[in-house]
Amino acid sequence: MSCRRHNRSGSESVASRRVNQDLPVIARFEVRHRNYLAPDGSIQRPLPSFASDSKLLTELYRSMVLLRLFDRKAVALQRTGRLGTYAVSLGQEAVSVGIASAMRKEDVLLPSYRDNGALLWRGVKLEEILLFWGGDERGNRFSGPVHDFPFCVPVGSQAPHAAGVAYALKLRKQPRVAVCLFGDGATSKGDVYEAMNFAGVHRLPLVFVVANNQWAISVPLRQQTACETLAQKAIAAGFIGEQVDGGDVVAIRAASEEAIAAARDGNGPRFIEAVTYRLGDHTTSDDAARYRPAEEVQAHWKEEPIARLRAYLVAQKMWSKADEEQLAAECHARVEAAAERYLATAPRRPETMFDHLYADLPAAYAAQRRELAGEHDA
Ligand SMILES: Cc1ncc(C[n+]2csc(CCOP(=O)(O)OP(=O)(O)O)c2C)c(N)n1
Ligand SMILES: [Mg+2]
Repeated sequence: MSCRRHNRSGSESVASRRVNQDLPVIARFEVRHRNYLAPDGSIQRPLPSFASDSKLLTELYRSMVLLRLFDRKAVALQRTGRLGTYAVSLGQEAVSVGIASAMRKEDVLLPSYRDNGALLWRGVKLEEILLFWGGDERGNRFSGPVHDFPFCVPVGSQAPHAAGVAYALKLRKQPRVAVCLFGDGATSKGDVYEAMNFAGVHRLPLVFVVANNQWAISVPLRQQTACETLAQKAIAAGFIGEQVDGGDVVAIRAASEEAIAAARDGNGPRFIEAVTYRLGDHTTSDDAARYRPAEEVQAHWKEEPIARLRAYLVAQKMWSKADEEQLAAECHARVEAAAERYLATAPRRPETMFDHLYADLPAAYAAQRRELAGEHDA
């Protein structure tokens, strides 16, 4: 099989370590790996039923292409001093797009800073994303569902929030699910373990998704965990963890559908490890060439999700060269128009930075606010 299962290469598996064979085994666990489309777009195993829905598959494809083009524009804006730090999704577009496509509007998304694909699928506008990364909090008052959470920049802190959200959904007996996205680095944070443990104990309607892109800035996965998979971390919290080929949007969508449906039906949380690769720099403030070899990056280009889905769609006659050209033109026009709207948005006055932190602004801050407002008027 040509798909890349993720077992940490060179590491000794826990099962193979020396154990006392005389002792009885009291529990066994397993972690499954899901993959339908090989990197060349060929079919690995019978596809889930939604894969015959050409409208859905082309919609997933369109969203990933739009995201990639949008990322390119955002980086160009940053490089020319018109945007702040920005994190691209290059190589891992299938993860956030695939999971969001399996959510209902009433479900609650708790994204990290690299999940623009999910936000876009849920109705957030391109210019709202640019506003946020341009330093304007109005970008967080976005056109997606109002109950969705804003970008979470502190690593892993969205996980306890997600547990709280899911607890509330359960308490209110609402058939809704919280979906919490984070990276492999976040799995080293206590926040994530605490949230998973709490979710397991209370059987919360919560799906955790880790985009395991192999790197947390310059820290490689092998320094992040001694585990063979990240999916198995769910086992210690008492629920199912599954590993999915993160370059295969069909697999992400299928795993998400199952996990979200199970959570909605009262079967408690699930954990999905999407094995992917960060083809770009960590953010625009990073130069990944300083800590990882070009050959490693090059090898992972063969597995990226957009070419993979395109190969499948073309083979199934669901997509043509003309479709591709039309999509490229459409995406270009959308991204350029959004950038223009963003650049035409008048910045907020600097003193507004004080406006949404406190119901009653403490005196010290009130004085600073007045000072700043005065300076601004002067
Ligand atoms: C609590 C916290 N510690 C450190 C940082 C600095 N930081 C930003 S991103 C990052 C790496 C996160 O890696 P990972 O969770 O794998 O997500 P990825 O960026 O790869 O998507 C770090 C350490 C932070 N934002 N928050
Ligand atoms: Mg990472």
